[in-house]
Amino acid sequence: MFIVFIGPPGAGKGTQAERLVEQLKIPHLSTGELLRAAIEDGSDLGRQAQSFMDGGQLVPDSLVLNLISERLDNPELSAGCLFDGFPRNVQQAGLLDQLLDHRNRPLDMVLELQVEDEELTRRLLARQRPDDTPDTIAERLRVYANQTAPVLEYYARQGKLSSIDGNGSPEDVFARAQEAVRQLTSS
Ligand code: B4P
Repeated sequence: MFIVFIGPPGAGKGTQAERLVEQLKIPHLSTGELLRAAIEDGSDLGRQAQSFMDGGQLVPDSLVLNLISERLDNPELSAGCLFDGFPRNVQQAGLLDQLLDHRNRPLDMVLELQVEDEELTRRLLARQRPDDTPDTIAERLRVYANQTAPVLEYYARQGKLSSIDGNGSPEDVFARAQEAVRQLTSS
């Protein structure tokens, strides 16, 4: 099963993805985590990505797509995976479709986590990651509205979008995510 997790910064994609992959027994592919690991390693990719991430901007598509296409050829991903934080613009969504079509593995579902900006800002300020400053958070929310929200329409047109309320405790949100996946697998 191939699932995309989408939602604004701080919606809880990473938090819920960890629970879902454990339950579904599929690998977890978080572009945010891969990029942070590249920065930590001091690789060329990490050096190129860092200024974009620090400024709350999306990292250029070419860098992100290299990361993803390399991993999709890993046999561990042949049965599926959960894409967390990818795709983040319509261009990335089109390219993901091409990568999966090429492997005869269409995307099964897209799960959207919905949370209001005020709550997102509150959660991110409490976390204190380097890109969680007030100015950077505001920029990330703008980038989400302008570049990532159109991805929701892209998947809605394909009939693959399932939206859930991301408010409440992580346990409550997980129960909603499980229900959305259950509806897909029983249909
Ligand atoms: P990501 O790593 O994807 O991070 P995120 O969107 O900020 O957070 P997420 O939604 O996963 O929140 P989390 O569960 O951690 O991206 C970081 C940056 O990488 C981007 O800004 C961009 O520059 C770059 N990037 C990544 N992918 C890219 C791509 N495809 N293309 C281009 N650039 C890309 O939760 C946040 C906090 O809320 C945590 O502290 C958590 O404990 C808390 N929380 C979670 N659920 C909660 C709940 N129900 N109630 C209360 N608190 C909760």
